Amino acid sequence: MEHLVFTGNPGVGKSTLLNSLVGSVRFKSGVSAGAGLTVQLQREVKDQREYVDTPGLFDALRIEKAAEEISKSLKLGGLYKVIFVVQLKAGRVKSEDVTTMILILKAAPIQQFGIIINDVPSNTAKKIRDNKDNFGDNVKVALLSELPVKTSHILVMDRIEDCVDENDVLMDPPAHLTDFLQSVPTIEISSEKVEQITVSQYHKLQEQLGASLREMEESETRREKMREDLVKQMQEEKDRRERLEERMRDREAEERKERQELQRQHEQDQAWMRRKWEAEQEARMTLEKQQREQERRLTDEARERAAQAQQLRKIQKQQQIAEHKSEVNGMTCVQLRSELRNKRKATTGNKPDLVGRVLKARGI
Ligand SMILES: Nc1nc2c(ncn2[C@@H]2O[C@H](COP(=O)(O)OP(=O)(O)O)[C@@H](O)[C@H]2O)c(=O)[nH]1
Ligand SMILES: [Mg+2]
Repeated sequence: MEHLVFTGNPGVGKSTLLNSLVGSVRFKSGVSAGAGLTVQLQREVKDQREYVDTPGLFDALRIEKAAEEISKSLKLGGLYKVIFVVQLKAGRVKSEDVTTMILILKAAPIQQFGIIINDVPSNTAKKIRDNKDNFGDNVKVALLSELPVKTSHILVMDRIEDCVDENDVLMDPPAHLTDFLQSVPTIEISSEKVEQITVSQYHKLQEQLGASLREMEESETRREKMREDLVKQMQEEKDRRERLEERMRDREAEERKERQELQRQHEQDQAWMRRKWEAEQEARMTLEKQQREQERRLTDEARERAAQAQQLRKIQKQQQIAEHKSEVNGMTCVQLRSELRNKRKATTGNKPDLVGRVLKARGI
């Protein structure tokens, strides 16, 4: 999940902006003397994005703790949009805001980030936007010239009168704020590359910056020179980014081609498998048909053989009967005749013809 980290000094409006983005008061905001209200890093999730509030670094009472908490927010690791929130004082960039940005940018590999110049009185905001007398450029030069990494993502936010010195104000997120956050590039930060923010030099660095900012404001030629340097640096940065984007586009095109090739091969394999399966199905069906025919043939033959056997048995039986009959007939006639003849011989008188009668009774 992407972390949207708001960082900067106390009282610049980080928590108020975050509340407006998450749509409810989840980050404590308001006025407190000397110390910020946000003491610890606070994380809130909404719509697949983690909103991270950090304590202001230039906190007179808790600078060490604040530095630790900011480091912690950058050590979460993964995808980030890092936003610095700053304010102007009488239309001038504040040296403590620049100091804070320098120290954080030195501690972590933040290659791309956004800056919100918050709570800007409307007439000053108009002057920056219109770049009247190079005012907008001068503000940007003062903000960026000392930073180790530059950015072109800077948003000027008009002062919202209803918020002044109020606690836990919930305002609708201005459309240009959400558009701006959208436009700030997402970067990846690996936690092992994030170091502790060194605050020991804070005041010395701030003093030096204050002097150079004042000098720049006073010297038109120096300002001009810095503006040129900045434009050059920004152009270099833009070129670098464009080259990087081009390389990424090329890589993406290559990957797309590889994916298409893989897809094509996959489809080919699928088609081949389908054809193979169909052929196997067909072969199986043909085999089954042949088996069925064979079985039918065998059954027919068996039935025929059984019929033949039955027929044969019938014939044999008939023959047996016939043979038996003739045997019985032959034997009985002879036996009976000889028996009867013997009986007739043994008896005298004219007796009825018994033999004739028995034979007649037996149907012979
Ligand atoms: N006028 C005005 N006041 C603001 C704005 N944003 C914040 N504030 C007020 O500034 C004070 C500090 O804001 P807060 O969000 O707590 O600052 P943080 O310390 O950076 O988190 C609160 O009283 C806010 O109401 C703004 O855009 N305009
Ligand atoms: Mg806060």
